[in-house]
Amino acid sequence: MKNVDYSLYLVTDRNIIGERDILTCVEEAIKGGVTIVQLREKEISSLKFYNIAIKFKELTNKYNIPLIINDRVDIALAVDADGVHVGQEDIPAKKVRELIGKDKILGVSVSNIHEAYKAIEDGADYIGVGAIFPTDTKKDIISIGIDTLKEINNNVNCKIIAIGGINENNVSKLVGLCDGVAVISAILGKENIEDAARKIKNIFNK
Ligand code: TZP
Ligand code: MG
Repeated sequence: MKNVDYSLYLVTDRNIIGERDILTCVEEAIKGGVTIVQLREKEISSLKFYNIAIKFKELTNKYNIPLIINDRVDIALAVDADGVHVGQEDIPAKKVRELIGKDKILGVSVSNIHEAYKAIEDGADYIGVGAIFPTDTKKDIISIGIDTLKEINNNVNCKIIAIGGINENNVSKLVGLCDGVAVISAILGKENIEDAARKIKNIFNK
């Protein structure tokens, strides 16, 4: 599972889809070309998280793409997800690697070169670098800009996913600077999710 296509990385957020069903939205995004999905749940019980993770695993299996669980190693293991994503305030990446073993994917959020080096030392398969552009989706996060992404890209040997404020108008700026782009609102916030995903992917893959 380590030969992963990170090019269009969808992160979920229930707050952005309105009344729509999350699984249907994610399936539309996959049809539009999403290559990997991260289930990110912030305000639900562990039981609900587990139950939705099982459904996500069925969906991603159907399309043969990896499922990453945000923050929760226990849920990732319980549903046999393909990996776990942690931030700087979560269980330390090194501990996560110990718990999930060498075969599952470990992703770590970083916002500077020092965090990037540390994440790689701790066993990350990829780093999520951001927020690149300003975003309203995640509160209390500062945008680091493209120069930091360039610095990280020039200095580390690890898969790099850019995240934060990425949309069809700015994604072309990231071509050549990362292995993939992670998106929430510019896909899941759109009425036509499939089209939105396809547009971003086509520009990034050009
Ligand atoms: N981590 C850094 S920025 C961000 C996360 C989860 C939010 C990305 O959302 P959007 O809507 O693609 O800016
Ligand atoms: Mg986290």
